[in-house]
Amino acid sequence: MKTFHNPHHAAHAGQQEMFRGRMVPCHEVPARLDFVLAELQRRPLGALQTPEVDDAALDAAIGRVHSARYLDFLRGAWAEWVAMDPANAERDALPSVWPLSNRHGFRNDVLPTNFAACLGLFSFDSGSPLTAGTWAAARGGAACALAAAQDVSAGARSAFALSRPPGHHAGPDFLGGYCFLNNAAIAAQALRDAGHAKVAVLDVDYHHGNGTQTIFYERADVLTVSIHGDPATEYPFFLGHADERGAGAGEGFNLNLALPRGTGFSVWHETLNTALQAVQRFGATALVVPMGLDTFEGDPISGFTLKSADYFTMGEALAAAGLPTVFTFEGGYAVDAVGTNAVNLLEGFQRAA
Ligand code: SP5
Ligand code: ZN
Repeated sequence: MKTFHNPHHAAHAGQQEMFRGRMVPCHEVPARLDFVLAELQRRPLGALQTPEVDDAALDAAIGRVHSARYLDFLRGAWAEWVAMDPANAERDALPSVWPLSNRHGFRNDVLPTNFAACLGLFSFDSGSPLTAGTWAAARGGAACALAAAQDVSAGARSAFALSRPPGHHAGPDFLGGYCFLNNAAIAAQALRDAGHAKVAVLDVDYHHGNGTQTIFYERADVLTVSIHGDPATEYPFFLGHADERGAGAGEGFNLNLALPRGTGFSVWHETLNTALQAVQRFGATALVVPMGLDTFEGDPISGFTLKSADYFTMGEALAAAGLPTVFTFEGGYAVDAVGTNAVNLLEGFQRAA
């Protein structure tokens, strides 16, 4: 399989994230991608290249899953942040006020002119610093997702979008969970637009893929499935429960498989089989796998206990679905193991495909 890696990823390097009332060093660091790239050089799976996609086609693909209002905000955010106060050039932007969208509560239909207010309007946490290079990095990541989808549409069995920042927490008009543009959703939509009638997204990151779920929640042409830590105790907390099954035309086309903290690979693997049966029943003609490696036992912010060797098995099981598959790179914060675990998964897939 080809890997499309994002040459602009390091332009996004947050300094600190808010955690329980204090600022702690960011977990989502540029070295994560470098470790995967280094492992792919040691154990090649196929060509390693940067994406070559048409600028207009890329903007169109991003615009298929994100609102124009949100994209305008994101594109101009850094300039507006610095315009608020020249000293901001040295600081990452983080939100501190949010319009909770309860009925009869705050409005989110009127765009404030105040940038700090806009940042809150388009964010759902204060753990996702926006920096000078965030837009360039996120757009470069979306280019990887689009290139991978194009490669698979053209007949490749699989392709890997090796990008950061990650994407699966980003929704139609919001950022959060270290994510800005939803690469997996961009790939899924690009596969639909290339003629795949039914696309499944099977999210294996430790955290619920809330952004992807929200993007496709009312649609029957994209099945979204996520295996994740129970939101009762795990981030992102406010979505990811079993009773979220889709709405309107999309009813029955979202499946959440939440597992308790401490879950190990045997239960995780059984749950993957449940997920794969749903993909099979749906009749998907293509698959997108938001690939988080934060299910690893050594992950500093997560609670499952998968071991490095388990990722080979995971990859083999995903290959058994027999579908053209795009992988996107999501979480995984045990930085020195993330390359091994990612390549184990992809090698297991490739061996069995
Ligand atoms: C893509 C992805 O995996 N996003 C995950 C975002 C999780 N953000 C909240 C994490 C809370 C971190 N806890 C810090 C513990 C410090 N010891
Ligand atoms: Zn995660």
